[in-house]
Amino acid sequence: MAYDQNVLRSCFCHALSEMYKKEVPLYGDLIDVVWEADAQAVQKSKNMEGNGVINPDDVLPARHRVERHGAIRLGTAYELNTIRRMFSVMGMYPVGYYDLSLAGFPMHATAFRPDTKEALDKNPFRVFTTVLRMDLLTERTRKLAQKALAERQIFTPRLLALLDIAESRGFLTPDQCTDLISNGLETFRWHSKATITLEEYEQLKAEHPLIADVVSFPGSHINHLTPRTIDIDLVQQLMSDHGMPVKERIEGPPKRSCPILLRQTSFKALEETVYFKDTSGLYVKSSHTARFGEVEQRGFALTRQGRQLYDQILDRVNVTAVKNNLKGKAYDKLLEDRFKEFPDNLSELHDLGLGFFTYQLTPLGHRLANEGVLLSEEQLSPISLQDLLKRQLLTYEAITYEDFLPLSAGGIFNSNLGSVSQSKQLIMSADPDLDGFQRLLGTCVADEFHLYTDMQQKSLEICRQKLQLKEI
Ligand code: OOG
Ligand code: NI
Repeated sequence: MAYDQNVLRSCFCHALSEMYKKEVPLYGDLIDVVWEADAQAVQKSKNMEGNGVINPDDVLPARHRVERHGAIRLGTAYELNTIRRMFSVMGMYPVGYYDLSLAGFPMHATAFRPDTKEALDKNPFRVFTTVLRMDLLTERTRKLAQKALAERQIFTPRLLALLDIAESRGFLTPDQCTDLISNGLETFRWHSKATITLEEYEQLKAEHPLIADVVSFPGSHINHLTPRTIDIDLVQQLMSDHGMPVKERIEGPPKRSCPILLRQTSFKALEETVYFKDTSGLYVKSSHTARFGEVEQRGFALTRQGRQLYDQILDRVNVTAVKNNLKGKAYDKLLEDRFKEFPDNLSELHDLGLGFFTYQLTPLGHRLANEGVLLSEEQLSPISLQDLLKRQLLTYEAITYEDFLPLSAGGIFNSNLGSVSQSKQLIMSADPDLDGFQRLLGTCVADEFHLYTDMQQKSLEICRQKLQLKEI
């Protein structure tokens, strides 16, 4: 394998998916269900002309079939910093900051993902990466966590050597790429032998189940992988038809004609056997609930303004839902009603500045550009974007949201790791700590809004050049 970050990322994503299929066979079943749902959805949209099942591969962009996101949870600055180095070799960079204390979790996070359109088109593999916030733990738990984390090494020596080589030389040989993949997998592999005693595990778990998940093991197991679908409502239905332990409802915004951000559902986490050491060094059998499988449908990226409207509506929904104890279908109905306030057609989303878009020349635009027939005075004085759209020289397309469901104070965070009592969630009133996170990471996280703005601006600049305009 020649060193190409996009190829390396694709191969790693594929290898991880194969490993997770073996570890959690239900994840493999979920992939089959997504395949089935997408095929049905494509068929339906083709208006059922009776020509057999359509292969989604023939219709969907290539990235859809291989698209995955995963999630890992880390304990220390060293681990987060080293993970950053590993992902950077594969062209994945930290984008966005997620404050999980809003959901009552003593953690914060970023998403490692490709940050250009070209790389995203090749393979958009992304990994939601959380790290413990020691400042939010009680002293007793913090000491225990720090001790257990200091004693573990989640990276193989070969992986660390390869990261040094990649950083100093700027590339890896084909053999080194193969090694990077197999050694990288070791960090994410499941371990059924804990590094701590059952008693210590219970103590961590009592403070928060996520602390126990991060601290108890010799590695940082991938806790879920998520394929992408074009019809999540159908997947939800099929999962239930197949008798999978599916969650009650789909997270995120309601179903719309113009999908926004993303919607997710999952099968519930499995209870798995784990062996803990007792004080005499023997192993005792117990269990841990962590790993699951998830599926998502991606919608359009929202501008800050769009996000604000989304947060406002969602916060109001949640206040009403808590007051009236609305759950399940009743919650979904409320969500759908309140989201009628969010414009649901492309031109409104565009004109009101709620979404991000890329611009292209229309056939007419191309013709005029080739013939150079735009009036010279127009080439000299700025033409507004609205003019170009009205004259049908340009058209636009919504940009896909490449990040994770934002957490807002009232938002519901979907974690499958044991629910924490309401009272516990209320006790946690921490401020976000972006600076602290970036210190652990060893670098800054990119602002996702800037990345989408860049994509939008770049597309407009290409149009401007083709039309030979001075300014748009
Ligand atoms: C956070 C997982 C977040 C998603 O899809 O929102 C995530 C965690 O539970 O570690 O993967
Ligand atoms: Ni996820």
